Amino acid sequence: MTVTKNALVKTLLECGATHAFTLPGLGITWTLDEFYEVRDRFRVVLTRSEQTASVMAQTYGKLTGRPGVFMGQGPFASTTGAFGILEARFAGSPMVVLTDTSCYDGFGMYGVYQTMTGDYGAADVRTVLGTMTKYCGYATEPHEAVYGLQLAFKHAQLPRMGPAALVMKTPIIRREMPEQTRVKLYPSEGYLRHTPARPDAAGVAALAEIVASARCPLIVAGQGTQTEGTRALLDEVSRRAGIAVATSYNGKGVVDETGPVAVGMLGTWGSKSANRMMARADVLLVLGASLGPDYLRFRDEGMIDPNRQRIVHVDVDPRHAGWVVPVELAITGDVGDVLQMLQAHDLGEAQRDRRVAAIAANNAEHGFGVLPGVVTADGMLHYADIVRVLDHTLTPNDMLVLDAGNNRIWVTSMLRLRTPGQLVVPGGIGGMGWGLPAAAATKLVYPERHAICLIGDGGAAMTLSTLATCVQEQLPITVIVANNQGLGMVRDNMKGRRIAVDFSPMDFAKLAEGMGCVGIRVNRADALGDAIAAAREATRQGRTTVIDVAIDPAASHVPVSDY
Ligand SMILES: Cc1ncc(C[n+]2csc(CCOP(=O)(O)OP(=O)(O)O)c2C)c(N)n1
Ligand SMILES: [Mg+2]
Repeated sequence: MTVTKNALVKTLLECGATHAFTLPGLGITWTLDEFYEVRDRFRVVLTRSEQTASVMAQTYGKLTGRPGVFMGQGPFASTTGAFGILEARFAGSPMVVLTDTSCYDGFGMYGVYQTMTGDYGAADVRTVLGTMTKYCGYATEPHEAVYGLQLAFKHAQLPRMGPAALVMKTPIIRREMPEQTRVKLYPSEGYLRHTPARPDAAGVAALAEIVASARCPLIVAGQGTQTEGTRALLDEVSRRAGIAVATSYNGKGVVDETGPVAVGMLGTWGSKSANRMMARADVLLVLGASLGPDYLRFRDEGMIDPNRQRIVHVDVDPRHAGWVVPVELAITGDVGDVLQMLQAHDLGEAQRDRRVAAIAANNAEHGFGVLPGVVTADGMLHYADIVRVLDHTLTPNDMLVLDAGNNRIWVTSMLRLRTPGQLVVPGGIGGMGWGLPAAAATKLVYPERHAICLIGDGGAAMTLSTLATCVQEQLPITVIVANNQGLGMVRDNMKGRRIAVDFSPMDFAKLAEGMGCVGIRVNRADALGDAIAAAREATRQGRTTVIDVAIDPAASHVPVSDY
């Protein structure tokens, strides 16, 4: 006899899933024992909140390109768990959400307690998830649970990738699967097959011609360039023809930022060198970037102007090209495929040296990676100190995970990353508290690498329980808490009349010790390097380490005078 939950686990395995992240409840609790049998092949990671579970699933998807599975009970998966789902939606991370209507056995129309069926007195988990997923199936019969899960995997991994959900009416989870049904089920494989559409060769040739004749071409690299193969191709193509590479937040660090073509990240929280290079570019080659107004300084015409610049846009989703700005040429396809095809074309190699010299002059003029002098009170550091130490201590084996706030702005605008793909960011919704679970998931995906999370005291307090998950699941990470006792980024905007931005003190090193981690406090700039070295060693021994860095509350975000 097969019960729905047996079939669910079988389908997860058929779809190639090897991990799920959860904080269980009701319907999900009913499925749990089924995972016991397959625990050698499938790892269920237990977190301390749905928020942490959803971010871990999203980051797993972001880094592997395979859907991260998040399992949670309806009312919580769709509220606290919505955090990671929404990030997956905005950042295009493949993710599958498995949840239920929490209506117990046949009480969907009766109870207000937890019920998410959409009936009178209940809330509606499908409506909530429908606003933030690519696909949201609703299973009211056992066979629909299997088929709905198959389709959720299909939708999650088709371009542009993103979150897909299956909502199950709770009682079906323990119900027997009928042997004979009118609707037949098939193995998952055939639903998941996909051959990517290839970019149009004539379009790519036209693109090459436009770039070849450009005096000052600029690549805008976004999320769509962040796969290992594409990063290598981007590096090669841009260097060969001397094409400057600027990035979105999601694209930051896609090429070696100390190399000859990188100009940094665009936008108010990016580098002036990138913004200025865009302003002077005559051709913009947009690769897998949505051109979101957030990093174009809200379509600042001094930076981007379709009347002045020739704009070519490459994206897997044809709806993205010509979305925010009208373009001259739109190519539908994977950026990696387009770059591969471009290898056979001249992109203006004869102009290479002149173009590279112009990039170098631009970066020197606008101080790319040059930290401003800062003054801090005794016994405290400035964000700039953290950036300086990271610049000296990051190795190619390190992964750097960011969060939100001033601490991240100092990195995105001032730190030049040398190892492509080493930065992991919440470029979708940029939510505080994302960094800790994201770093735990990064360690899970890359067990051989050292995952360092830089986070503010505001963000760290939000998902602090992730430290316990790191200990329990043996995912040792290093956390640098930039502790300025408040919401620095908000505080900066408050010009006097300060309210609701200052926190009572919190000692993150002590809190970490209480959760079985190593805690270190740093209040001098010259002690931070040693602390990171100690943390590196501790993580080698399997110990998660939290470095509480006393940041001067007066230290503000990077001054953004004239872009
Ligand atoms: C979950 C969430 N709530 C609110 C915001 C808006 N916000 C952006 S930065 C910030 C302050 C962050 O404070 P902290 O984490 O301590 O970093 P700091 O700016 O102090 O370095 C806030 C409230 C957000 N991005 N995410
Ligand atoms: Mg803070």
